[in-house]
Amino acid sequence: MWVVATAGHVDHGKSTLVRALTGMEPDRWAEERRRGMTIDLGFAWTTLPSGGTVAFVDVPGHERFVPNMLAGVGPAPAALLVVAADEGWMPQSAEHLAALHALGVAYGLLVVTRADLADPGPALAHARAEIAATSLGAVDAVAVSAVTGAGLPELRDALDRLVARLPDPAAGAPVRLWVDRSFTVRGSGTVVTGTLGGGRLSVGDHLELADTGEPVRVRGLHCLGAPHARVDAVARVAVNLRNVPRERLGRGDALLTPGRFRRTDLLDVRVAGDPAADLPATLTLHVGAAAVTARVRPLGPDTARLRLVRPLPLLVGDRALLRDPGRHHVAGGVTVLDVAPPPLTRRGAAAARARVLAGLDGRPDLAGELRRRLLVRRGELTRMGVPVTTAAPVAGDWLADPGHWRALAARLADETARYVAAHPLEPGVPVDVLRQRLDLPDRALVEALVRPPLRVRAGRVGEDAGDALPEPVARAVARVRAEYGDRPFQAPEADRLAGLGLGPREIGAAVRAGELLRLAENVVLLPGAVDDAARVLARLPQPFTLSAARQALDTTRRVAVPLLELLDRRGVTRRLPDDARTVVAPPGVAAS
Ligand SMILES: Nc1nc2c(ncn2[C@@H]2O[C@H](COP(=O)(O)OP(=O)(O)OP(=O)(O)O)[C@@H](O)[C@H]2O)c(=O)[nH]1
Ligand SMILES: [Mg+2]
Repeated sequence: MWVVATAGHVDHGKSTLVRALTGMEPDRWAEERRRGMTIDLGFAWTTLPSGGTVAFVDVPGHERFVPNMLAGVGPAPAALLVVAADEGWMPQSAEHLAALHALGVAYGLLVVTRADLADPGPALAHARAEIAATSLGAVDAVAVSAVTGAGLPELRDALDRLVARLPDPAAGAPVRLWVDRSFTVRGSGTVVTGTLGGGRLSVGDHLELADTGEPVRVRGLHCLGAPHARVDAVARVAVNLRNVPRERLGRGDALLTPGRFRRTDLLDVRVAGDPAADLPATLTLHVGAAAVTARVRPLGPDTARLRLVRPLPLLVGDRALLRDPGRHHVAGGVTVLDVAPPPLTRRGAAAARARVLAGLDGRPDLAGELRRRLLVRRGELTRMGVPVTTAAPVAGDWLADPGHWRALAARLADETARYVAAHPLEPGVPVDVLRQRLDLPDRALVEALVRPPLRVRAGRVGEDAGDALPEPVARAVARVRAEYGDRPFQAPEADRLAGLGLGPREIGAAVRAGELLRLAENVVLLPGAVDDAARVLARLPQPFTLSAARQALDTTRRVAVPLLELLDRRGVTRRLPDDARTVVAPPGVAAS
């Protein structure tokens, strides 16, 4: 199916033409028929000579209803420009054409209607010249009379030629169905309609409402008045939603593939048309079927930042238009350059941003996004409309600009060296400290930046040889070994430890390095002492008392008490109710 929107001045015969082509009534409202004027969008379809189907979105021409017109043409890829032979080019002919041009609509057809009332030649020539200067370019033109039927066969052929040129829709694209109507069907509940420009909808699909993020489920689908289990773009489609009150959504909302869009109320755009500096501070942004008030901040000669009163699910490259509703003036066509732009707080930030925007064209550019954002989640980029095709994640789903990543790795090495120099007794830098110093959003990034000889161990980044003790501590431990090697259960007294320069931090380092064993505060032994003690105690008559153990080990209560408690904890000894102990595990188990 193809979708074509009408366009043209009020009363120039758009609806009459659609009726003549389709046999269907596009003016749905009694009021429209009474006044002989289209107020809101109408929908009708027909089969072309080639066998293809074309659906029309019939728009109102009256100047008061231009916003409705824009909701109809916003999502439609092609337009049928209607000009009456007897009236010629009129204000809304121009305004509608300006809107199509602003949106970048590239496919169209000129129809000069009411050819029975006047010579179509002058209107045709004038309209053709106007259209040629726009995104539509040189278009086919047909003169018709809905009254006599003259020209209708030629128009059908021209429509076939038009749709044959339309680009194929993006079949695998996520769904963003801009809602142009919502209503209630008795027995079914809420139904919304729209032009599906890309992707596919199926009954049972989970979608989300753009305005609220609320999850919804497709209960039924209609296309061209008939139920379907599945509808592929391009199509006019009616979606019946499960359990969604009608008030929850309306024109300008959208149904989205979950997780594939980000809603934004801040975007940077290129404006074609009036110079950015001349734009009023407040305009209406029309995109898809939505119309949202936007505050405009010019940045460069043709770039601006828009702040929307309501967030929209926009993608890089989206086309939109800015309109001044008071002046009936299409101020400019908009190409979305950035849907997640940086804040402009620092002095000179706006000028710098203008320079960046000058180099953007709205075509998604992965390498450029990485260069500007340095570090970004893959899903975040996809949701901006930047497909991630080539870059491999550096960690998890994080993508990085290669130059930035190399610089971070170098900074990590520097920060680690600095920290280790300042904290020689710690076994490296805690990962979280590095995360903060490098201002990284995720610990996984820190770990991914670690290169040999650095490594991550127990939540810290340090050198592989990070277990080696600093020189003074190693020397002190060697003295302990020399002095106490032959009396392994005699712990150095506190003042001896102090004399050796072994304070709590040095002892901690030696313990982590496996060079000392800490039994209690300021009670340290050489690491082999536990196994040796187990062997000595196993030779005692069982059970044995604390005093017997103390004598056998040739030590004091200061060492014997915590040493026996350690052996208890390790399951080498067991304490009996009378405070005596027995050795329950063979010596050597204590080593494990
Ligand atoms: N004689 C003659 N009258 C026509 C022709 N086409 C439309 N008309 C008449 O022109 C008037 C306006 O036609 P519509 O089809 O309502 O025009 P429209 O462009 O849809 O108008 P809006 O939707 O309000 O913008 C009606 O009275 C039609 O009968 C034609 O080819 N010949
Ligand atoms: Mg009409």
